[in-house]
Amino acid sequence: MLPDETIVAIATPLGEGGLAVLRLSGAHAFAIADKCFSPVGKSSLKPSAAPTHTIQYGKIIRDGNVIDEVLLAVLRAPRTFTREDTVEISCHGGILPAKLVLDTLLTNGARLAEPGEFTKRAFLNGRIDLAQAEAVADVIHSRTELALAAANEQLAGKLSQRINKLRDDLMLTLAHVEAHIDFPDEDISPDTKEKLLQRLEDGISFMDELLRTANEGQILRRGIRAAIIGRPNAGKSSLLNQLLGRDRAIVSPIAGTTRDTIEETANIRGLPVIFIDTAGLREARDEIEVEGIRRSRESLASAEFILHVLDASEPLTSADEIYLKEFADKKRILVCNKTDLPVKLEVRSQNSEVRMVDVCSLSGNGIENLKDAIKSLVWAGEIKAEMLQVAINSRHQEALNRARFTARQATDALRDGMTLELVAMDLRIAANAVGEIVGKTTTEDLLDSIFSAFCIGK
Ligand SMILES: Nc1nc2c(ncn2[C@@H]2O[C@H](COP(=O)(O)OP(=O)(O)OP(=O)(O)O)[C@@H](O)[C@H]2O)c(=O)[nH]1
Ligand SMILES: [Mg+2]
Repeated sequence: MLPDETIVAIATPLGEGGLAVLRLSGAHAFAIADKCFSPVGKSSLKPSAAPTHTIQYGKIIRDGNVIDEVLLAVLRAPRTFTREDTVEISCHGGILPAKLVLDTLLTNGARLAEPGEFTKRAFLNGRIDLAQAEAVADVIHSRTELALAAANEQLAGKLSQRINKLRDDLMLTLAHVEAHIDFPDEDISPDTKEKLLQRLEDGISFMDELLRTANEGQILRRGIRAAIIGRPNAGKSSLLNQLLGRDRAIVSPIAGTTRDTIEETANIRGLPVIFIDTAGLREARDEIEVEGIRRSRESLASAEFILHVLDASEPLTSADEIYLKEFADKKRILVCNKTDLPVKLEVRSQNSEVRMVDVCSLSGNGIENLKDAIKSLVWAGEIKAEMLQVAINSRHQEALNRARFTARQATDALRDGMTLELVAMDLRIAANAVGEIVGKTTTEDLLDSIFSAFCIGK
């Protein structure tokens, strides 16, 4: 990236809407905007002449023609998202006006931004660290308020503060150890050694604490997949509709109604759960059903847990028994549906671990209990505020695992009186791995993989 390149992108989704917003950032942002923005009215100014954090009213001109009437925000470095001079233009929200304004800015010297490039610049210019940059994407992609709250905590730097403290502690220990390498005649006094060991053990416990949030972090960011399975007509699609609170899937008394899998996300007690309604399991009657059942099984395999729906108004069939056995190893909830009808189903609970919930998917009775059961199945314990502050993602998890491994080695080596060079080497690796989380140590590949997942204009 050339530091004096000025980048531009449409920051709002492409489509018809009231407004579209374009973002222009870089050293020449005002000069480029000056070339195509014509102020209207006596109080409006050219971007380069306007005070910072003001809005100017005017027209975008290309080749002497008016393209659109716009509001233009002038934001001078460093008080901007990228810490560069920034112009934000609100134009009419049709696809064409936004594209024409974009085109005009491009012909006047701006370059089209890559995905995530504004956020990348915010990181490179030191406004936010890497964990915070990732949180920007989490905020955008969050599907429940709980996920959003977690992303906002990370964006505010709650995770970063703790990671920085962890890294500082490792560096401090490293400095102590290195000082003794330089003066080999002086042994580390038993007192000091005890303190160093204690600090390392504290650091390792803290890494364990963070690592325990990985599962929850993953659920909040990506959601958790749940396949709704069972015999035809058990009421799977009716259950999906109840969980979503709307009529998404076709329901009918004909066995074999659902052929294709249907995926929808619902907010279950703050957790984004992706439910997959599937074709009823049985001997397929035709080619379409064969494919439907194949897809059911595929969803089953990819799901993190299943809702196995049973028809409570009928006795357990031999097919039911086969499926109950087959999915015994899956994380599951047995949903006894149609409890409004006389109950003929008897499920011998083979072990008390199996969770069973009675529901009626016609009226919605029991659905709240089912939601509670889902929450307690996927989320261990209470949803605590502290956990939201630090729920780590898979990249953090991977770096922390490496850090923990070498920090453990360093601690053992120090305790066992191994040569201090070895201790120092492991400590340095551990500190670097922790530093990767906030971007103190990074590679271009790592940055690419993080920012390329962003949308353009962010
Ligand atoms: N009485 C009663 N009927 C229900 C209940 N849930 C579903 N049904 C009925 O059972 C029939 C089948 O429901 P679906 O939701 O289509 O069942 P499904 O499991 O998706 O069936 P397939 O897609 O064919 O595998 C429909 O006539 C529903 O109205 C319930 O709780 N009580
Ligand atoms: Mg169905």
